[in-house]
Amino acid sequence: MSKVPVMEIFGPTIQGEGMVIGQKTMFVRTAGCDYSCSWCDSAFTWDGSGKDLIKQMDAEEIWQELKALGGDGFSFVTISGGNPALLKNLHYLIDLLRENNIKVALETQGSKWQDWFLNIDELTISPKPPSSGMVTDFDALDMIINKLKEEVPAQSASLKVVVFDDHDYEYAKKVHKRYQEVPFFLQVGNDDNQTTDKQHLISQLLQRYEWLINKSMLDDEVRNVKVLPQLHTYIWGNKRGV
Ligand code: MET
Repeated sequence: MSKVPVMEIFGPTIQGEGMVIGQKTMFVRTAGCDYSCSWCDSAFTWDGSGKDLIKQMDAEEIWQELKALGGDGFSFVTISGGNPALLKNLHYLIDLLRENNIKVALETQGSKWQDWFLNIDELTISPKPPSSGMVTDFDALDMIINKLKEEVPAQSASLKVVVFDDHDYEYAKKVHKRYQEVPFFLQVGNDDNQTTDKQHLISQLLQRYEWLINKSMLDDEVRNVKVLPQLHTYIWGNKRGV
């Protein structure tokens, strides 16, 4: 069987971000990324610090691990990374989950296409703003959005841009204007993803959330938007595996 590099499997927990915020879900986090965002909250998937945790697993092994952790208490699995879109053979897992009546969500930055995107129930495309240090390949992103628009119902894919500052906000607007028909989410960036001082972190994040809400509410060019916090940080701070 075809294996994929798995960094961690955890849950059940809530999805803290994006189009299905609040959803009870299991998580599968794959290893490896084509990006290296300055503020990445999962840098252990690509910076070498987590390399001893990586397990090569086939679809059945991942499914067994999910059931061992979640029992019968879940119907939703979120695949994140790293960039899971680097893994061509991830379709074995996606197919197996769907055969077992599990809804599948996946998070990716929109740098690479995979045909199995069309089998994801809730696909979040999250292009990265300037503060990440990454540069968006808009040709690749155009291709991805166009293919999704042709093939899947409009509501099953969304765009999510994390915003840390004014430059990021302008970038987010550019993305929204370019793909107006795709559901659009703004999310507060966490620029202190190392701290263990949860109360301090929460008060900072709330201030930033208020800033982002005020900015987008006063902006006539941003109309059909959902402005979200990164919900899990309010509960668990920067803790991993929740
Ligand atoms: N790389 C994916 C994304 O950009 C997964 C989460 S980032 C740690 O959405």
